[in-house]
Amino acid sequence: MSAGPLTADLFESTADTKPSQEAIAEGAVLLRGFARPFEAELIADLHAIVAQAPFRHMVTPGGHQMSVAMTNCGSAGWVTDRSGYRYDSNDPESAKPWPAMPSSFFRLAAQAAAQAGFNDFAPDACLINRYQPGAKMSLHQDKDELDFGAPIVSVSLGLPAIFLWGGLKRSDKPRRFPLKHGDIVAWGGPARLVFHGVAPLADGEHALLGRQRINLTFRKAR
Ligand code: MD3
Ligand code: FE
Repeated sequence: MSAGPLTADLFESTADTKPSQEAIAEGAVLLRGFARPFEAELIADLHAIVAQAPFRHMVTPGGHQMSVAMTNCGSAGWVTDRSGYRYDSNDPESAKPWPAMPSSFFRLAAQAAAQAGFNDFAPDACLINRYQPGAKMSLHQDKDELDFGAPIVSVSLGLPAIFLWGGLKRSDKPRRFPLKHGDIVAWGGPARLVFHGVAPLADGEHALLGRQRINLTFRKAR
């Protein structure tokens, strides 16, 4: 295996899973392949969530429909409409509570956070983003959460994407990081309020998920 002695001790490697750990900025840790051992369970649990709370294209306060389709699980779900961005206990489409966060989701997020140095991460919200070819997310900050002391953990599944990592000012030129199936990034501390986004998704076919990228974003919202 190509990883150094430290990672060799920390990870169990298999033929198609070569986890590695890299600090991309102060407070931001990239765990390549960390979600691979969970992929079957994650995808099965994802299908059950989407059956209860289907993906939908939400509208921004400015009136633009997002190219990314979204749903949520957990006790709080992120929503946007003409009245603003917020967390809501209920899915506005069904008026019912969002599906509970599956234990596979929670365990993976907590384990990844701990691996990245953020202990006791207990997310109450998981925003699930679906990118089809051409979908993108413009540079933004995540600041609808109550406590910026908690990290955010993001899990990439399916087609690869270019993640844009800016600075603390919108005008800072973003760096580009390819994120692939199974990669996890944990962001906290000085990285928590950095501007970030996703470049338009290139077309392709993923063996497990087809023509899409799914991103699970775990937050402590309340
Ligand atoms: C860096 N999602 O849902 S996840 C989002 O791939 C979002 O779907 C992107 O940005 C996606 O808000 C990127 C990575 C991410 C999430 C939150 C962050 C990076 C972050 C918060 C602070 C800094
Ligand atoms: Fe974000």
